[in-house]
Amino acid sequence: MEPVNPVEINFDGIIGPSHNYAGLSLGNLASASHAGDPSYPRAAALQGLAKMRGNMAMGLAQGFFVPLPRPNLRFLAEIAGDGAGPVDDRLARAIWSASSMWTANAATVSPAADCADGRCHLTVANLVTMPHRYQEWPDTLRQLRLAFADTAHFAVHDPVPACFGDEGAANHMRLASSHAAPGVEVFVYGKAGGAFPARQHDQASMAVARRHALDWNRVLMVEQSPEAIAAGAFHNDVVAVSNGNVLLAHEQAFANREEVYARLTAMMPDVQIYTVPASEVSLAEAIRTYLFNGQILSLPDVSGGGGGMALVIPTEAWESKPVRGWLDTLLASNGPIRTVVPVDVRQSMANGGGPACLRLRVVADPATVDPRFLLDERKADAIERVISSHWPEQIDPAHFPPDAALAAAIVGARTALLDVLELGELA
Ligand code: SUG
Repeated sequence: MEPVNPVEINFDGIIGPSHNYAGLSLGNLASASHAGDPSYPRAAALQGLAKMRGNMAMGLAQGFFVPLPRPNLRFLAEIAGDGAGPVDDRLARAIWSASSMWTANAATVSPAADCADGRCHLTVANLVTMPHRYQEWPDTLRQLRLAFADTAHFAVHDPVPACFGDEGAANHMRLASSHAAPGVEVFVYGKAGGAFPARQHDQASMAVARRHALDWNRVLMVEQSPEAIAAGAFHNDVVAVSNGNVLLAHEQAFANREEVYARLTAMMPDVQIYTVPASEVSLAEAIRTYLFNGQILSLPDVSGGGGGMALVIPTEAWESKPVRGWLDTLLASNGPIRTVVPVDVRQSMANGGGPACLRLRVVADPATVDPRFLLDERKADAIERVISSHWPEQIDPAHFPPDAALAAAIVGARTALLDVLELGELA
């Protein structure tokens, strides 16, 4: 069944009240270097909300997911049983993690136009590589099943088997002449053996492509370059991003760049590939600034001259001299990307999550989505009020995991949000 009016809806994770810097992600240099810093959950969540408002102001559809329950008592019971034995300090911190904010890791999404049954397919990511992230999928799945309950238009799948690590849309790119047209789906996996974990297993990507019943002539399996993983690109979306027929990639993003480009061009002759040379922006600078963790957004065509695209990047990238130099060249080329929009998501960035990590792209008719997960200005105001009044202003690492008072505040903040959004099912 064809959706009536499919558009890209970005579902951002509302940054949770337990947002903190516990240094839990090996291979994520920002998480490691900010371990033990004080965090500012209220500022973090307001930064995320401001990004959502900015994208809505450009005329784009915006959705959100709510933070998952923390502390995660289900996960704690699984690892600690009746609670008699000692629990490792990192696991004690993990059960408070706000990492579900990075919804690019929630699921892999194939729009209806790519899937044999004409429905949009979503497979929740198992995130097995990191314990604090592995705990996410059961609650994420509950939320996906609620938001996309319309089975005439959506199929929501369980995770792929846990022997194959799957990190969701962060390792998946889609290129298509328009959101509604059939696309080429690119799955990027890593090979184990380097100093840092390769989080995406090729068999996980293959399983997702099979379940979504994609057309194999339009599927590309691509190996991420080991040097990118070694340099701190724990997900492909740290070194490459796509939208429409545009691919932006760092020169060192893929193991076999020339072959990848040739195969992609054969599948999609009008693809426009922009490669950022290491001589202009080093891999280290790309990873530090998260240039590629931008959102490339197709803007509505209000003037009839074509809407063009905007590139939403973190301020860290905008403030980098080499990155700015490359962006100036990009804009001067008069290509599809016509404007660059810097956004301040510094609280998330300090844990390795840029603008693109904070969103899951779903191409669908908004009328087929549970409206409780769709944002408008009024709802954004209501969410902002809850964040301002309930989210802790600061979490001091010396008091983490939280004492009883902070724990109660974190639990109460989420409850207040669910109340306002009428999402009591997720309590
Ligand atoms: O999985 N950081 C996340 C960042 C995820 C970014 N997502 C994408 N690139 N799509 C991660 O490494 C840090 C949490 C901590 O250290 O407490 C963390 O989980």
